[in-house]
Amino acid sequence: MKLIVGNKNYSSWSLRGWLAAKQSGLSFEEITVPMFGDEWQSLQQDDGGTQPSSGKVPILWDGETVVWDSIAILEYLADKVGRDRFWPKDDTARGMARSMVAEMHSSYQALRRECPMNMRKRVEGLEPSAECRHDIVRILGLWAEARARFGAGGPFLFGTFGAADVFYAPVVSRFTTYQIPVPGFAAAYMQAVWEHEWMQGWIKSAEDEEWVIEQYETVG
Ligand SMILES: N[C@@H](CCC(=O)N[C@@H](CS)C(=O)NCC(=O)O)C(=O)O
Repeated sequence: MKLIVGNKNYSSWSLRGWLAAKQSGLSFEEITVPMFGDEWQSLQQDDGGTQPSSGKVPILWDGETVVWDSIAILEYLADKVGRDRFWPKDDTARGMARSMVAEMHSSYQALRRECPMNMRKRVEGLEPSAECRHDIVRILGLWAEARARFGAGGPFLFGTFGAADVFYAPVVSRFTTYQIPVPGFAAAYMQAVWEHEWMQGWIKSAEDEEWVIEQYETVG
């Protein structure tokens, strides 16, 4: 398998696809294509001519099969290796985890717009809009409920690292970059995600990247 990702510093959807690939336990070749550079154009055309790939990252190739979109990649990999590697076994917990992942995938536009992922950066004194504050409060509420009801087995949302953590890892990065004040339980969760060995590997690569995308640097 090969996984095409964008800049590790900026590409939040790539981080999700990459963590999903790691969580699968399968081996994969990782190809980083810097967003909006020369290779980016050819990536957008290189869909094998058969698939309506979106031209966005991440993209997973498994032999002839192409899977684009982070949530499809996670589910494709869960189909291959077994659902339990990604999702809680308990129906009630799994229902919530699936809802949280779907909500992350479809929502929080204000947070995404005002706080784009930028792992290397730290921003002082951000004043989020009311919409962005609403997104932050909603996420903290979901984290609190997952941790309180289902988190007893470990430091992650549903105890052990899983799909929900894969999807909220870029939010951990955003809250860190923009220094969003969070309650203690959330700080502990964020620390657990930040210190996870896969996350540390991604952060190190992001720090080593030299590409700078100005439009993401001027926010905040
Ligand atoms: N819904 C898609 C979103 C993918 C996406 O927007 N990726 C961004 C990078 S984080 C991208 O490729 N942006 C370039 C563009 O919009 O042309 C997913 O979940 O994978």
